Amino acid sequence: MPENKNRNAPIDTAGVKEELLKSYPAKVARKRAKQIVVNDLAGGEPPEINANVRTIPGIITQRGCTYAGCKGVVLGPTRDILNITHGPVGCGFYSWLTRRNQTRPGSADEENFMMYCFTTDMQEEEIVFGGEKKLRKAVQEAYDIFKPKAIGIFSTCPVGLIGDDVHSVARDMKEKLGINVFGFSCEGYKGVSQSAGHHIANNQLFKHVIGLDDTKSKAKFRINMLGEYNIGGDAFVIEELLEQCGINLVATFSGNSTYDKFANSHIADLNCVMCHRSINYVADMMEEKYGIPWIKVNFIGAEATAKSLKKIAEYFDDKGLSEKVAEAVSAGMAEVKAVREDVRSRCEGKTAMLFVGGSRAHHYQELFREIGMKTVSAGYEFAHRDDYEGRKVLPSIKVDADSRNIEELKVEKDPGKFRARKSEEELKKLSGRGFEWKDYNGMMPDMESGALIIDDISHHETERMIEIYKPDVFCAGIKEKYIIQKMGIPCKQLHSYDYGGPYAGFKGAVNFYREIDRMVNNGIWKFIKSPWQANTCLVGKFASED
Ligand code: CFM
Repeated sequence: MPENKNRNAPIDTAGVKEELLKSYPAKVARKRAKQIVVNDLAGGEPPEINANVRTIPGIITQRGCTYAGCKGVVLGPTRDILNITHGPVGCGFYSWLTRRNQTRPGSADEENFMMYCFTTDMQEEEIVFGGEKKLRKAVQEAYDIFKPKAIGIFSTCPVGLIGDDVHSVARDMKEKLGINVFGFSCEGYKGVSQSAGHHIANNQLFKHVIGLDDTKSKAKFRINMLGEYNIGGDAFVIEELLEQCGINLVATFSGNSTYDKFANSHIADLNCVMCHRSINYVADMMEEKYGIPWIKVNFIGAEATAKSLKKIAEYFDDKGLSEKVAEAVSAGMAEVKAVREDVRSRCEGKTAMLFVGGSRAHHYQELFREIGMKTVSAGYEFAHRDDYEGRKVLPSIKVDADSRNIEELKVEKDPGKFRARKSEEELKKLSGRGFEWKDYNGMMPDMESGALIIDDISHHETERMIEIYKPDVFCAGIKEKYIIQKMGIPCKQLHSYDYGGPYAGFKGAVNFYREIDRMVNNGIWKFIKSPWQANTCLVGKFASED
């Protein structure tokens, strides 16, 4: 495959796919071929992509583990649940959330454990004789020092292998200490990626926390924000916006959140889902059990923010609220437009690639579009087919052994707490106006036909994609960042935002435009020469080639 010398010439995407697969053994290539898909929208529907399947051994993936999804992603941003990692010290240390989730306690004496790293520091002795005793001691010690209202225990791989029962320890300690203690069977190997960890985390929150506190609220327009983790302060921006509009945020799952907010979240009248991948099932379960309807929102992108706020107002169908939202939108847009036009004049026509997690590779395309940049290729690390192709494919997703490994909770209407939020008539009225419930259409229908979609991109594929397309910016994470930069392309991290952000809402959009402008119009990258470009350090070949 010749490299893309003339960047305006259309790229033969099918040829690129072949090129990526060429280096793999036949069996591996066959498997990867189902995860690398040309986005052919000619038939009106995106093609099927294989997703949420095991990474092929030997391939360098960018995925994280189930423990990371459970402890790091979902529970990590909650400041007053004391999280103990039951396992070797490395698992606790590397999931120490010093880097990216932010939180803002209401006052100086409110609890905040986010800067701590709690672990049982398992040793060989516990691996051989069991670690439950040490875990019990750790829970007691944590309680004695901090007196938290809740403790979460997170299982790492060895815990599952040796068979420690974290749940029975949690039950005993809950009874003994009189606080809420719950465990997570989120061993790293439990699922094919961190996506399984989200599910395990959310199931336990649903079983052990949500719905515990029935305190009523007189606030109007009560919502929960689901799947917003306050990376780089995004949740703060969203909170401000909602407040400005007079919308009451009961709980965010789980950016800038607290235990009490989770416990009381079932009093909200609408669930708004940001990251569909990590939490859509909680929205379904809360609807089933408590009667809270849900909608998909997106606060990444100025237009998307405006649309989401209007959708919330439309749901509540209140004149005052609609007016306030309209005001906030026009004030926000005025700020955005001035910067957007200026940035667009320098960024129009440039290209981006996004290979991130399970939702951002889609959401951030909005921001690039707003400054005239085109996403030529994108993919998720661990999303499922519905995140690519839309929720309509849900019934046709095959449940494999790995998915079956993750508990599906049986949820029923709560006789005491279920409350229909809208009458049949109101629902009909909204639907008649084209209001979309549970309406995630996925990434692929939103992208250009012919774009290359790659699930669980490998290191090799990343390098070849950069060589072939030479995008103006590549969005990924810390694992890829320096490799991309050594290839002379700027890398924008979208997991931690490097030193930038927030990027949510109108304010965030302005931040993002400016930052991307600086990155793609900065001439410095083309001067980078990696050491191996001047001197070949090492040459290898397969033994079987001779
Ligand atoms: Fe959802 Fe997330 Fe993401 Fe995710 Fe993540 Fe993340 Fe992500 Mo990193 S919950 S799927 S597991 S939006 S940690 S806050 S940035 S990969 S795209």
